[in-house]
Amino acid sequence: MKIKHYFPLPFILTFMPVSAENYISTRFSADPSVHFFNNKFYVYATNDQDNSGTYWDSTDWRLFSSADLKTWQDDGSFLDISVFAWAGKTAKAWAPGAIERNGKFYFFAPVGGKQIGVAVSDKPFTGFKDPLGKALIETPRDPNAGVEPIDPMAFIDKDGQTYLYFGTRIPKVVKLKQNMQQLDGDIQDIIIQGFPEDDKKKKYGEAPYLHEHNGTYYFTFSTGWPGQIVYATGNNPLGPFTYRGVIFDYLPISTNHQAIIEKDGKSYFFYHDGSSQGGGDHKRVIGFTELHYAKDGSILPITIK
Ligand code: FUB
Repeated sequence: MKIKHYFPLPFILTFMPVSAENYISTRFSADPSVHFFNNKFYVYATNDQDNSGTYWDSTDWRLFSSADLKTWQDDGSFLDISVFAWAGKTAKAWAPGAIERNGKFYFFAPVGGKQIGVAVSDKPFTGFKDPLGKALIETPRDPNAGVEPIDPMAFIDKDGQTYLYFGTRIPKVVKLKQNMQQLDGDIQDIIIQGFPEDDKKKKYGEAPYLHEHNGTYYFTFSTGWPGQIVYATGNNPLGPFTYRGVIFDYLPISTNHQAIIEKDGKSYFFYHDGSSQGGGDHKRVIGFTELHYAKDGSILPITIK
């Protein structure tokens, strides 16, 4: 795999080109949730290959893995919507979020646009079961779940507290109990301050993602449809966050969805686009590249060449 970067001056204001060679698979898949579990990178994804081509209506999730970020293995459709008996058999399976806690692997799954389920397994690649028999989050059942509780993303802070992020148009966060299967308190709206007043397109759309770097919490998300991937920072996983800038510009498709992982002192930015042959709004492919910070902690923008 070859990734080409350069840092023109002033590099902070300029986008870094990324070669088109860094896709993890030619198979259509989207909405990466990336993790390092048991000495391997895993990318949990929406299965675009098997959708109708006119909507995101696939009913299972796809998994890819790599030991070295160079060679990727397609681990198949590892989880089907039927694991969630309470979900309709044709409920759409959208952007998932996985996480490991105490040797168990949790998979947060948005189904049908109104519910988020949780499945658990002893292995990151198979055996996921629904421990609850009902949705973990559901609208309108749960106060402040929002109209479309999708795109779950779980983050465990240094003190062991888990936070679950999700939501469309209004970003949401809720603490989870240690068992990862119960909400611990109210669902809260995330406050993002400092959007540029002269740019009404800078707002929260979907794809919430939290990571921590050098003691700062970075909240990244897509601004909408189409959307840019932008970021805001704060000193608490619950926010508030202050808008900082664009990481990844609009794509010629309607969605944009990112994940960021740090490993061995390097940071990686995973995304999807519709650039491969036959690709488009509903047929996306996942790529990644290194992500770099400036000395002041700002994220250097990235672009696809
Ligand atoms: O894949 C279906 C939806 O498209 C996801 O839930 C959104 O994040 C967008 O990428």
